[in-house]
Amino acid sequence: HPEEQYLNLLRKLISEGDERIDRTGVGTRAIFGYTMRFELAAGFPLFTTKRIYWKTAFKELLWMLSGGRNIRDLLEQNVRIWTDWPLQKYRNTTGESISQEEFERRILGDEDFAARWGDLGPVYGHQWRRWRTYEGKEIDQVQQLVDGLKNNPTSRRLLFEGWNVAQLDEMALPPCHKTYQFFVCRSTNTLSGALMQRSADAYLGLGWNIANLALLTHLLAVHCGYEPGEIVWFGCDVHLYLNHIPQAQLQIERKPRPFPSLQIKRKASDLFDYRIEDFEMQGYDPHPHIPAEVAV
Ligand code: UFP
Repeated sequence: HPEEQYLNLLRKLISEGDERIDRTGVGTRAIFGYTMRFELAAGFPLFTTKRIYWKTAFKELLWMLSGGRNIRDLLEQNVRIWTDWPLQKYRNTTGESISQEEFERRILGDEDFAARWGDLGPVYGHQWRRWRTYEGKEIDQVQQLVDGLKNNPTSRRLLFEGWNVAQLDEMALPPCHKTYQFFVCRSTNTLSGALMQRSADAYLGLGWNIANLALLTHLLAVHCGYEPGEIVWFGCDVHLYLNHIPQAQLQIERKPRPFPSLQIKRKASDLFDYRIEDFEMQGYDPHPHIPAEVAV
């Protein structure tokens, strides 16, 4: 089963990972360099050995594709995964001991408050759709990619990049999934997608990153006239937080189940016009979720 690639990674991290203190202070076991490949025709690579909340992941990808950078857009869809960073900044700056619920309520209810405190800086979506040049122009990297896939499919420059060196210090979190590159196979008319991820939380983040890479590759294929091919994931610093080891140990004992299949119920007019209601996951029957704390 292709998910064994992931379970083997967890095993490797537990047994061989270099134990170190990381930026968050939690500590990790880390390895450097790991690759996984998934054939999209064989099913959608949504891991089954614990439930992955794919709708939340997809909402995040659609938000990035829209160029979003404020947590308000996410909270409006009940996605709370990015709240920790602005919340911590708010608490540190104001000294107020506000709860997450109250902070989110204010972001949703007060536009000015959201503009002041909900902005994550020029993170993923901003760089993907509105990379600023020195002259102050904006570059839509994703639109350029779509044009390239349609008009110049054998190009070796079909990629986009989140790692804008000049703006890293303005971002709530510098991009983890940083470089996406695509490849059209002429003989099979398929589109494959690769992701180079500099830093991967193997227990909490990775399954989402894989699912979103697969969704993005599906959507680009649909809109550029190809069948989905393969996805290839490259992780550099791949780590397991020390407080996730018990959960990971539980997970590696489980047997993967068949991957589900992604149904795109409505083909939108363009890549940027999708909503979560347009997607359905058929045959997703995962093992139960195993909760774990995110390191901020
Ligand atoms: N992380 C992921 N995937 C993501 C994302 C974050 O695994 O999509 F946004 C994890 C990796 C790391 C932490 O554990 O978040 C980022 O910390 P750092 O910037 O120190 O690498």
